[in-house]
Amino acid sequence: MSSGENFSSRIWTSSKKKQSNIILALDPVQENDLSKYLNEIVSLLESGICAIKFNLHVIVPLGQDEMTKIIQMCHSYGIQVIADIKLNDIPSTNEIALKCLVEEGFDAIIANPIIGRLETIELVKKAHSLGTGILAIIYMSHPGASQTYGIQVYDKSEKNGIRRVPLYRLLLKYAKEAKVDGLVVGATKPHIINEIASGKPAPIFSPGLGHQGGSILQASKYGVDYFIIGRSIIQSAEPLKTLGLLQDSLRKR
Ligand code: BMP
Repeated sequence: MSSGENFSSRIWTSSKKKQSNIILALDPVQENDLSKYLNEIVSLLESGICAIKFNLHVIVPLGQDEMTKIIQMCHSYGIQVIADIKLNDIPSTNEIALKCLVEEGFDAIIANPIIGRLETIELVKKAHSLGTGILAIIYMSHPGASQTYGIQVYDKSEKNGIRRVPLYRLLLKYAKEAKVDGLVVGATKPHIINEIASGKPAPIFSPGLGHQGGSILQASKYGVDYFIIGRSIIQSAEPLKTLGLLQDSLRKR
């Protein structure tokens, strides 16, 4: 953790300092020397990103000590670090995972409110007591997401009786009650972003841009606060130049 502020303030400060709302999804594939690769790519791109998101395929092979070193390097550049493990287990297991990631130095963790209303509230309380943020998955970006996040379910928590709602609206309700630090909504679902953005209880973090078909300008227009971008940057021929072009297009919006 890089300061006494909460995650929302820390990432906001980073985005102002870096003049960038871009979060790098750093998902390398089969690097022989993973630490060396991460060091090089972070040093190359740090000036144009406010945060980095790491998935399990970095967190697991790297191990605690190496992960901590990379996180410390990110913090030295004023970058926030997010663990994308889509935490989704029973409370006691979630708490252990949370503590391990906090010990490694992560600033925020992505979790899935499908664990339930009270469980999400409990998780966020615990995370906040440790100075860490929780970003809640509301609607994923891949094609099959509509078969789950979009299905109709019964909301039994309504005072005036049971209501049928799409699952993502129920997850949004849990996320709001739990006071999460961010909502993860796929950029491939602009109408959902548009719906959630009016009266959003927390900033919207959106993946699914570029490679997955989401448009950065449309996402921005509809109310995305932070843009999660991976392959379009790191797999481009000139990652720094690509990042600069993306920043320019966001500044001009
Ligand atoms: P890319 O820009 O290369 O498609 O990367 C997107 C990143 O965001 C990946 O790390 C992926 O795991 C993550 N992600 C996603 O693509 N869609 C979601 O709904 C949620 C995610 O966390």
